[in-house]
Amino acid sequence: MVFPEGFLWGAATAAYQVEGAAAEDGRCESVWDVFSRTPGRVAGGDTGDVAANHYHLLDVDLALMTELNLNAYRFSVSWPRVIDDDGAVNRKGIDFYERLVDGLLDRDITPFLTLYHWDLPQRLEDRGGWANRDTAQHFADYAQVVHDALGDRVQNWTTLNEPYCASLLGYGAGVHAPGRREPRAAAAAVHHLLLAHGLARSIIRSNVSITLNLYPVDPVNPDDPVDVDAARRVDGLQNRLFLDPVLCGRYPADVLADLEPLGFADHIRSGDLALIGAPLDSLGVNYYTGHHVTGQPGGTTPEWIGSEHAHNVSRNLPTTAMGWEELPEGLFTVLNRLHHEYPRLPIHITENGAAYDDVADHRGFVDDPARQRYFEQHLRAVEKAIEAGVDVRGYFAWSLLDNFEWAEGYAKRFGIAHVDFDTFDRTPKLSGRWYATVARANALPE
Ligand code: GCO
Repeated sequence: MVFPEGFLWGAATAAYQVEGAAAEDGRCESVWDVFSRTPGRVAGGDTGDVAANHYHLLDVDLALMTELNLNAYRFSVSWPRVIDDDGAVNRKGIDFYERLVDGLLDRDITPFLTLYHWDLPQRLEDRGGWANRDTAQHFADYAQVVHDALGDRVQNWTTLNEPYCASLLGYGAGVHAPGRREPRAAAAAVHHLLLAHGLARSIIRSNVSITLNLYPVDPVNPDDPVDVDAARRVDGLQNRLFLDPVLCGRYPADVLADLEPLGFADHIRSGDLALIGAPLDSLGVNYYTGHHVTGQPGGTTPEWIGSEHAHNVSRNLPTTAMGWEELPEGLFTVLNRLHHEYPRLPIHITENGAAYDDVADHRGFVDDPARQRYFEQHLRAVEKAIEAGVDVRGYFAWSLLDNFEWAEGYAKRFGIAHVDFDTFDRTPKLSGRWYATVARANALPE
């Protein structure tokens, strides 16, 4: 099959994971600066201070995108780079994103701009962060600034990346910044992030999207009501808690009941859901793996706030270096579900990819057939979804570059181009070269 005409072949990054230049040109601190500098939070004590040095190597990275035949690039804007600690616009920060966007447009690469990929200004965290409703309004003000600067050139706006992680992992499990383990604050953060999305949507108005990390969730034993209920709860927290308000303007009743002990509903004010559920122009889907859950004792306990009694059980599938099971058909399951259970929107796969234990040769080249296979199998699932009628418009490999993988630091490499973290040389991996041929052909190999 040839992919639809105009299909977007992209790669994605996020500001804190690639930019570096953490204290340059007036950039302020974010929660990730503080978190990563706190001993014991990030593997190896790694921080994003230098990251992949993308801030200084912008032209090199633009050339790399062209070399890889990309016709789209997804990046995020760093909030603490463009708004200073007094709440004023930092012109130098805006300049960087103008150079990036202009460079993309010069090369016929479509920019996909994400406003929030987790780097909340620390000054706002000091006032309660996402547990404080005021943060949503601060986000809207920031969205206005970025839209004023780039709205004439950027046609694809994503408000938030994975609000699940920003709320439940950051404020509940504490494994992401700001590292709080406060289930009630996590519940508040969910609603305030979604409110921030709604407020920003009403400012940007057209070409607006949100990116959600979605998973198929299967009970280990579909005949065991305990497992079925565990799967319902996990699906509720990971998928429906975000999909339903954004696409249908309401929270799922069963999840509201699950979160009742955390006071979730206390944060919802009249008018919020109308804002949050206002129509979008497309939906971004990040896909990595699926969940296979039991409510019976055993398995491993993930950090599922509100679903403490659900455990993940291995299916004995091949796993990536993250320990995530490879489940390519799960991407079809997710897309097919969106098509049948939700109002239909154009969809972009805004992230999909894998970390493996790469070994680079003396030229920096990585021979990574496993990653190539991962992409191919997942792209076959996308192809199948398109054939089934799902309106998928583009695919973004995660990631353009090896980068700062959050709590895992630099130890986990997701790039389609290898980064030497001593010289900052970029070298397309085997999987990157393969991806470039697919992008050029707009088709998978026979
Ligand atoms: C994600 C993040 C990425 C991660 C990737 C691999 O949105 O979770 O967008 O920043 O690096 O998912 O874990």
